[in-house]
Amino acid sequence: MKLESIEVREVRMRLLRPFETSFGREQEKDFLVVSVTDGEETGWGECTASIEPLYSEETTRTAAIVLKDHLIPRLWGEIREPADVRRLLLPVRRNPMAKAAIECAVWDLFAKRRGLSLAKALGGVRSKVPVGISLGIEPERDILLDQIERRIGEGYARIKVKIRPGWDREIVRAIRERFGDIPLMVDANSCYSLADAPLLKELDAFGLTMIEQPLAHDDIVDHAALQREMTTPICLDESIHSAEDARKAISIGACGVINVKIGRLGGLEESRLLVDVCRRAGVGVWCGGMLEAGIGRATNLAITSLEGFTHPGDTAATSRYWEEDITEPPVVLGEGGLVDVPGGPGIGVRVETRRLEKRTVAKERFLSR
Ligand code: OSB
Ligand code: MG
Repeated sequence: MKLESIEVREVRMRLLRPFETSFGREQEKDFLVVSVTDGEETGWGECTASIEPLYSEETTRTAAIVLKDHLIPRLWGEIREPADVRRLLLPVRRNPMAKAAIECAVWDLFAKRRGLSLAKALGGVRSKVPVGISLGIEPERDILLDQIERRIGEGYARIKVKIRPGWDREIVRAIRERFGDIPLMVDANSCYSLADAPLLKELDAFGLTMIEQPLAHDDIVDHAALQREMTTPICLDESIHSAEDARKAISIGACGVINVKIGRLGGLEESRLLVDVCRRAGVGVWCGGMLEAGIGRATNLAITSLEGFTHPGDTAATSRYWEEDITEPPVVLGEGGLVDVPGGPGIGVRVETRRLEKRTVAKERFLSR
Protein backbone atom coordinates (compact mmCIF):
# COMPACT_ATOMS: atom_id res chain seq x y z
CA MET A 1 0.00 0.00 0.00
CA LYS A 2 1.17 3.50 -0.84
CA LEU A 3 -0.31 6.64 0.62
CA GLU A 4 -1.47 9.19 -1.93
CA SER A 5 -2.33 12.08 0.34
CA ILE A 6 -2.41 12.98 4.00
CA GLU A 7 -4.51 15.70 5.56
CA VAL A 8 -3.92 17.25 8.97
CA ARG A 9 -6.65 19.43 10.38
CA GLU A 10 -7.10 21.29 13.61
CA VAL A 11 -10.50 20.78 15.13
CA ARG A 12 -12.16 22.77 17.91
CA MET A 13 -14.78 21.25 20.20
CA ARG A 14 -16.16 22.01 23.64
CA LEU A 15 -16.78 19.42 26.34
CA LEU A 16 -20.24 19.44 27.93
CA ARG A 17 -18.65 19.94 31.35
CA PRO A 18 -15.19 21.19 32.33
CA PHE A 19 -12.82 18.39 33.38
CA GLU A 20 -10.43 19.17 36.22
CA THR A 21 -7.38 17.16 37.23
CA SER A 22 -4.44 17.87 39.52
CA PHE A 23 -2.67 19.54 36.57
CA GLY A 24 -5.45 21.77 35.25
CA ARG A 25 -8.94 22.31 33.95
CA GLU A 26 -10.03 21.58 30.39
CA GLN A 27 -13.20 22.35 28.49
CA GLU A 28 -12.12 23.70 25.12
CA LYS A 29 -10.52 21.00 23.02
CA ASP A 30 -8.27 21.95 20.14
CA PHE A 31 -6.88 18.80 18.57
CA LEU A 32 -5.61 17.36 15.32
CA VAL A 33 -7.42 14.92 13.08
CA VAL A 34 -5.24 13.13 10.54
CA SER A 35 -6.63 11.40 7.48
CA VAL A 36 -4.73 9.28 4.99
CA THR A 37 -5.81 7.89 1.65
CA ASP A 38 -4.39 5.44 -0.87
CA GLY A 39 -6.81 6.72 -3.52
CA GLU A 40 -9.43 4.11 -2.60
CA GLU A 41 -10.33 4.49 1.07
CA THR A 42 -9.70 6.99 3.85
CA GLY A 43 -8.23 6.17 7.24
CA TRP A 44 -8.71 8.43 10.28
CA GLY A 45 -6.62 9.13 13.35
CA GLU A 46 -7.16 11.55 16.24
CA CYS A 47 -4.26 13.19 18.04
CA THR A 48 -4.52 13.22 21.85
CA ALA A 49 -2.18 16.16 22.38
CA SER A 50 -3.96 19.11 23.97
CA ILE A 51 -3.56 22.86 23.85
CA GLU A 52 -1.20 23.06 26.80
CA PRO A 53 1.68 20.70 27.69
CA LEU A 54 0.31 19.76 31.12
CA TYR A 55 -0.34 16.03 30.85
CA SER A 56 2.79 15.52 28.76
CA GLU A 57 5.15 17.76 26.80
CA GLU A 58 3.27 17.57 23.51
CA THR A 59 0.76 20.16 22.35
CA THR A 60 -1.53 20.42 19.36
CA ARG A 61 0.95 22.82 17.75
CA THR A 62 4.07 20.74 18.40
CA ALA A 63 2.28 17.70 17.02
CA ALA A 64 1.32 19.62 13.86
CA ILE A 65 4.93 20.67 13.28
CA VAL A 66 6.38 17.22 13.95
CA LEU A 67 3.82 15.60 11.66
CA LYS A 68 4.53 18.03 8.84
CA ASP A 69 8.33 18.23 9.07
CA HIS A 70 9.34 14.82 10.35
CA LEU A 71 6.67 12.11 10.28
CA ILE A 72 4.72 12.60 7.06
CA PRO A 73 7.89 12.79 4.91
CA ARG A 74 8.85 9.29 6.14
CA LEU A 75 5.62 7.64 5.05
CA TRP A 76 5.50 8.07 1.27
CA GLY A 77 7.18 4.75 0.44
CA GLU A 78 5.59 1.31 0.35
CA ILE A 79 3.77 0.36 3.57
CA ARG A 80 3.21 -3.38 3.66
CA GLU A 81 1.57 -3.48 7.04
CA PRO A 82 0.78 -0.94 9.76
CA ALA A 83 3.70 -2.23 11.86
CA ASP A 84 5.95 -0.66 9.19
CA VAL A 85 4.78 2.76 10.36
CA ARG A 86 6.10 2.20 13.87
CA ARG A 87 9.46 1.14 12.42
CA LEU A 88 9.63 4.07 9.99
CA LEU A 89 8.85 6.59 12.75
CA LEU A 90 11.08 5.02 15.42
CA PRO A 91 14.16 7.14 14.54
CA VAL A 92 12.18 10.25 15.51
CA ARG A 93 12.51 10.49 19.26
CA ARG A 94 9.46 10.89 21.50
CA ASN A 95 6.49 12.87 20.12
CA PRO A 96 4.29 9.78 20.63
CA MET A 97 0.95 11.54 20.21
CA ALA A 98 1.93 12.93 16.83
CA LYS A 99 3.13 9.47 15.77
CA ALA A 100 0.02 7.73 17.07
CA ALA A 101 -2.34 10.03 15.19
CA ILE A 102 -0.94 9.06 11.82
CA GLU A 103 -0.25 5.43 12.73
CA CYS A 104 -3.88 5.00 13.78
CA ALA A 105 -5.01 6.54 10.49
CA VAL A 106 -2.90 4.01 8.58
CA TRP A 107 -4.29 1.15 10.69
CA ASP A 108 -7.84 2.31 9.92
CA LEU A 109 -7.06 2.48 6.20
CA PHE A 110 -5.35 -0.92 6.28
CA ALA A 111 -8.29 -2.55 8.07
CA LYS A 112 -10.80 -0.96 5.67
CA ARG A 113 -8.84 -2.19 2.64
CA ARG A 114 -9.09 -5.71 4.06
CA GLY A 115 -12.75 -5.39 4.96
CA LEU A 116 -11.96 -5.99 8.63
CA SER A 117 -12.89 -4.08 11.73
CA LEU A 118 -9.89 -2.43 13.34
CA ALA A 119 -10.53 -4.63 16.39
CA LYS A 120 -10.23 -7.80 14.24
CA ALA A 121 -7.23 -6.46 12.35
CA LEU A 122 -5.47 -5.92 15.68
CA GLY A 123 -6.30 -9.45 16.83
CA GLY A 124 -9.13 -8.45 19.16
CA VAL A 125 -11.35 -11.17 20.56
CA ARG A 126 -14.17 -9.27 22.31
CA SER A 127 -17.25 -7.71 20.76
CA LYS A 128 -18.20 -5.87 23.98
CA VAL A 129 -15.90 -4.35 26.56
CA PRO A 130 -16.52 -3.05 30.09
CA VAL A 131 -16.08 0.68 30.66
CA GLY A 132 -15.91 2.91 33.68
CA ILE A 133 -16.00 6.67 33.94
CA SER A 134 -13.33 9.13 35.02
CA LEU A 135 -14.71 11.99 37.13
CA GLY A 136 -12.84 15.25 37.57
CA ILE A 137 -12.30 17.41 40.63
CA GLU A 138 -15.37 19.54 41.40
CA PRO A 139 -15.73 22.86 43.23
CA GLU A 140 -17.62 21.06 46.00
CA ARG A 141 -17.75 17.54 47.37
CA ASP A 142 -21.51 17.22 46.95
CA ILE A 143 -21.27 17.97 43.24
CA LEU A 144 -18.90 15.03 42.82
CA LEU A 145 -21.07 12.76 44.97
CA ASP A 146 -24.12 13.64 42.87
CA GLN A 147 -22.13 12.93 39.71
CA ILE A 148 -21.17 9.53 41.09
CA GLU A 149 -24.79 8.76 41.93
CA ARG A 150 -25.85 9.68 38.41
CA ARG A 151 -23.07 7.65 36.77
CA ILE A 152 -23.67 4.57 38.90
CA GLY A 153 -27.30 4.86 37.86
CA GLU A 154 -26.25 4.92 34.24
CA GLY A 155 -24.46 1.63 34.83
CA TYR A 156 -20.73 2.30 34.58
CA ALA A 157 -18.58 -0.69 35.50
CA ARG A 158 -16.39 1.36 37.84
CA ILE A 159 -15.86 4.89 39.05
CA LYS A 160 -12.51 6.66 38.89
CA VAL A 161 -12.07 9.96 40.68
CA LYS A 162 -9.27 12.44 40.28
CA ILE A 163 -7.42 13.31 43.47
CA ARG A 164 -4.94 15.96 44.57
CA PRO A 165 -3.70 17.23 47.95
CA GLY A 166 -6.75 18.36 49.91
CA TRP A 167 -9.11 16.38 47.64
CA ASP A 168 -8.10 12.83 48.43
CA ARG A 169 -8.58 10.76 51.60
CA GLU A 170 -11.70 12.56 52.81
CA ILE A 171 -13.27 12.43 49.36
CA VAL A 172 -12.65 8.70 49.14
CA ARG A 173 -14.05 8.27 52.65
CA ALA A 174 -17.20 10.20 51.71
CA ILE A 175 -17.65 8.08 48.57
CA ARG A 176 -17.34 4.85 50.56
CA GLU A 177 -19.75 6.14 53.20
CA ARG A 178 -22.42 7.03 50.66
CA PHE A 179 -21.97 4.33 48.02
CA GLY A 180 -20.49 1.40 49.91
CA ASP A 181 -18.50 -1.19 48.07
CA ILE A 182 -18.67 0.12 44.47
CA PRO A 183 -15.67 -0.61 42.19
CA LEU A 184 -13.59 2.51 42.80
CA MET A 185 -10.14 3.81 41.89
CA VAL A 186 -8.33 7.14 42.06
CA ASP A 187 -5.98 9.01 39.70
CA ALA A 188 -3.47 11.53 41.07
CA ASN A 189 -1.89 12.55 37.74
CA SER A 190 1.57 12.78 39.35
CA CYS A 191 0.80 15.28 42.09
CA TYR A 192 2.37 13.55 45.12
CA SER A 193 5.91 12.70 46.21
CA LEU A 194 7.37 9.99 48.44
CA ALA A 195 7.02 12.44 51.34
CA ASP A 196 3.25 11.84 50.99
CA ALA A 197 3.64 8.08 51.49
CA PRO A 198 1.92 8.13 54.93
CA LEU A 199 -1.20 9.75 53.44
CA LEU A 200 -1.17 7.48 50.39
CA LYS A 201 -0.86 4.41 52.63
CA GLU A 202 -4.01 5.49 54.45
CA LEU A 203 -5.85 4.95 51.17
CA ASP A 204 -5.17 1.21 51.51
CA ALA A 205 -8.01 1.06 54.03
CA PHE A 206 -10.59 1.92 51.34
CA GLY A 207 -10.22 -1.13 49.09
CA LEU A 208 -9.50 0.79 45.89
CA THR A 209 -8.90 -1.36 42.81
CA MET A 210 -5.82 0.77 42.11
CA ILE A 211 -4.20 4.18 42.49
CA GLU A 212 -3.14 5.71 39.20
CA GLN A 213 0.16 7.61 38.83
CA PRO A 214 0.57 8.98 42.35
CA LEU A 215 4.18 10.15 41.87
CA ALA A 216 6.18 12.09 39.29
CA HIS A 217 5.30 11.84 35.61
CA ASP A 218 8.79 10.63 34.72
CA ASP A 219 9.39 8.32 37.66
CA ILE A 220 9.36 4.56 38.18
CA VAL A 221 11.91 4.23 41.00
CA ASP A 222 9.90 6.06 43.67
CA HIS A 223 6.76 4.28 42.51
CA ALA A 224 8.55 0.98 43.20
CA ALA A 225 9.42 2.19 46.70
CA LEU A 226 5.83 3.28 47.29
CA GLN A 227 4.41 0.02 45.92
CA ARG A 228 6.52 -1.90 48.47
CA GLU A 229 4.75 0.04 51.22
CA MET A 230 1.19 -0.01 49.84
CA THR A 231 -1.21 -2.88 49.31
CA THR A 232 -3.33 -0.97 46.76
CA PRO A 233 -1.96 -1.77 43.28
CA ILE A 234 -0.26 1.18 41.62
CA CYS A 235 -1.27 1.80 38.00
CA LEU A 236 1.24 3.68 35.86
CA ASP A 237 -0.02 6.10 33.23
CA GLU A 238 2.25 9.13 32.56
CA SER A 239 5.53 7.24 33.19
CA ILE A 240 5.10 4.57 30.52
CA HIS A 241 5.85 5.41 26.87
CA SER A 242 6.68 2.03 25.39
CA ALA A 243 6.58 -1.71 25.92
CA GLU A 244 10.23 -1.41 27.02
CA ASP A 245 9.26 1.15 29.68
CA ALA A 246 6.62 -1.33 30.88
CA ARG A 247 9.16 -4.16 31.08
CA LYS A 248 11.52 -2.02 33.16
CA ALA A 249 8.81 -0.70 35.49
CA ILE A 250 7.50 -4.21 36.08
CA SER A 251 11.00 -5.59 36.67
CA ILE A 252 11.53 -3.24 39.62
CA GLY A 253 8.03 -3.72 41.02
CA ALA A 254 6.84 -0.18 40.27
CA CYS A 255 3.24 -1.18 39.48
CA GLY A 256 0.61 -3.86 39.44
CA VAL A 257 -1.31 -2.34 36.54
CA ILE A 258 -0.53 -0.21 33.46
CA ASN A 259 -3.00 1.71 31.36
CA VAL A 260 -2.79 1.83 27.61
CA LYS A 261 -3.13 5.22 26.01
CA ILE A 262 -2.48 4.83 22.33
CA GLY A 263 -1.30 8.43 22.06
CA ARG A 264 1.11 8.27 25.01
CA LEU A 265 2.55 5.03 23.61
CA GLY A 266 3.01 6.29 20.04
CA GLY A 267 0.47 4.05 18.37
CA LEU A 268 -1.44 0.79 18.18
CA GLU A 269 1.56 -1.41 17.42
CA GLU A 270 3.43 -0.22 20.53
CA SER A 271 0.19 -0.64 22.50
CA ARG A 272 -0.07 -4.28 21.39
CA LEU A 273 3.54 -4.90 22.38
CA LEU A 274 2.90 -3.40 25.81
CA VAL A 275 -0.20 -5.53 26.33
CA ASP A 276 1.93 -8.64 25.61
CA VAL A 277 4.60 -7.57 28.11
CA CYS A 278 1.96 -7.05 30.81
CA ARG A 279 0.15 -10.28 30.06
CA ARG A 280 3.34 -12.32 30.33
CA ALA A 281 4.16 -10.63 33.64
CA GLY A 282 0.64 -10.98 35.09
CA VAL A 283 0.29 -7.19 35.28
CA GLY A 284 -3.19 -5.71 34.78
CA VAL A 285 -4.03 -3.63 31.69
CA TRP A 286 -6.87 -1.32 30.77
CA CYS A 287 -7.47 1.43 28.22
CA GLY A 288 -7.20 5.00 29.44
CA GLY A 289 -8.71 8.03 27.75
CA MET A 290 -7.77 11.57 26.81
CA LEU A 291 -11.31 12.98 26.47
CA GLU A 292 -11.25 12.00 22.82
CA ALA A 293 -13.87 12.70 20.22
CA GLY A 294 -15.43 9.87 18.24
CA ILE A 295 -12.44 8.85 16.13
CA GLY A 296 -10.11 8.43 19.09
CA ARG A 297 -12.74 6.67 21.19
CA ALA A 298 -13.54 4.17 18.41
CA THR A 299 -9.81 3.42 18.21
CA ASN A 300 -9.71 2.95 21.99
CA LEU A 301 -12.57 0.45 21.83
CA ALA A 302 -10.78 -1.50 19.11
CA ILE A 303 -7.59 -1.94 21.17
CA THR A 304 -9.64 -2.77 24.27
CA SER A 305 -11.00 -5.84 22.44
CA LEU A 306 -7.61 -7.57 22.82
CA GLU A 307 -7.50 -10.51 25.17
CA GLY A 308 -4.87 -9.01 27.49
CA PHE A 309 -7.16 -6.28 28.87
CA THR A 310 -8.07 -7.09 32.46
CA HIS A 311 -9.91 -4.04 33.85
CA PRO A 312 -12.67 -1.68 32.62
CA GLY A 313 -11.44 1.21 30.49
CA ASP A 314 -12.12 4.96 30.52
CA THR A 315 -13.96 5.04 27.16
CA ALA A 316 -17.25 6.37 28.50
CA ALA A 317 -20.41 6.99 26.45
CA THR A 318 -20.47 9.85 23.93
CA SER A 319 -23.10 11.65 26.02
CA ARG A 320 -20.56 12.04 28.81
CA TYR A 321 -18.41 14.29 26.64
CA TRP A 322 -20.22 15.85 23.70
CA GLU A 323 -23.45 17.49 22.70
CA GLU A 324 -22.70 16.48 19.12
CA ASP A 325 -19.72 14.34 18.13
CA ILE A 326 -17.92 14.26 14.78
CA THR A 327 -18.76 10.57 14.27
CA GLU A 328 -21.87 8.40 14.21
CA PRO A 329 -23.16 6.24 15.73
CA PRO A 330 -22.40 7.32 19.30
CA VAL A 331 -20.85 5.11 21.97
CA VAL A 332 -23.74 3.97 24.15
CA LEU A 333 -23.43 2.32 27.55
CA GLY A 334 -25.20 -1.04 27.59
CA GLU A 335 -26.16 -3.63 30.21
CA GLY A 336 -23.49 -4.43 32.75
CA GLY A 337 -21.38 -1.40 31.89
CA LEU A 338 -20.51 -2.92 28.50
CA VAL A 339 -20.15 -1.06 25.23
CA ASP A 340 -20.06 -2.56 21.76
CA VAL A 341 -16.75 -2.64 19.96
CA PRO A 342 -17.52 -1.24 16.48
CA GLY A 343 -17.81 -4.16 14.07
CA GLY A 344 -17.85 -2.34 10.71
CA PRO A 345 -14.73 -1.89 8.57
CA GLY A 346 -11.85 0.00 10.19
CA ILE A 347 -12.75 2.13 13.20
CA GLY A 348 -16.35 1.22 12.43
CA VAL A 349 -17.80 4.69 12.91
CA ARG A 350 -18.73 7.18 10.19
CA VAL A 351 -16.96 10.52 10.19
CA GLU A 352 -19.66 13.17 9.76
CA THR A 353 -17.81 15.38 7.30
CA ARG A 354 -20.22 18.30 7.54
CA ARG A 355 -19.83 18.47 11.33
CA LEU A 356 -16.09 17.97 11.03
CA GLU A 357 -15.77 20.81 8.51
CA LYS A 358 -17.85 23.09 10.72
CA ARG A 359 -15.37 22.56 13.57
CA THR A 360 -12.19 22.66 11.50
CA VAL A 361 -10.17 25.80 12.13
CA ALA A 362 -7.19 24.98 9.91
CA LYS A 363 -6.17 22.25 7.53
CA GLU A 364 -3.23 21.30 5.41
CA ARG A 365 -2.94 18.65 2.74
CA PHE A 366 0.25 16.80 1.81
CA LEU A 367 0.65 14.92 -1.47
CA SER A 368 3.05 12.11 -2.30
CA ARG A 369 5.62 13.18 -4.87
O1 OSB B 1 -4.92 10.69 33.47
O2 OSB B 1 -6.34 9.40 32.64
C1 OSB B 1 -5.89 10.52 32.75
C2 OSB B 1 -8.05 12.99 30.76
C3 OSB B 1 -7.08 13.85 30.28
C4 OSB B 1 -5.77 13.65 30.64
C5 OSB B 1 -5.42 12.58 31.46
C6 OSB B 1 -6.38 11.70 31.93
C7 OSB B 1 -7.72 11.93 31.59
C8 OSB B 1 -8.83 11.12 32.09
C9 OSB B 1 -10.11 11.14 31.28
O3 OSB B 1 -8.81 10.52 33.14
C10 OSB B 1 -10.46 9.84 30.64
C11 OSB B 1 -11.53 10.00 29.59
O4 OSB B 1 -12.71 10.04 29.95
O5 OSB B 1 -11.20 10.12 28.40
MG1 MG C 1 -4.31 8.90 34.35
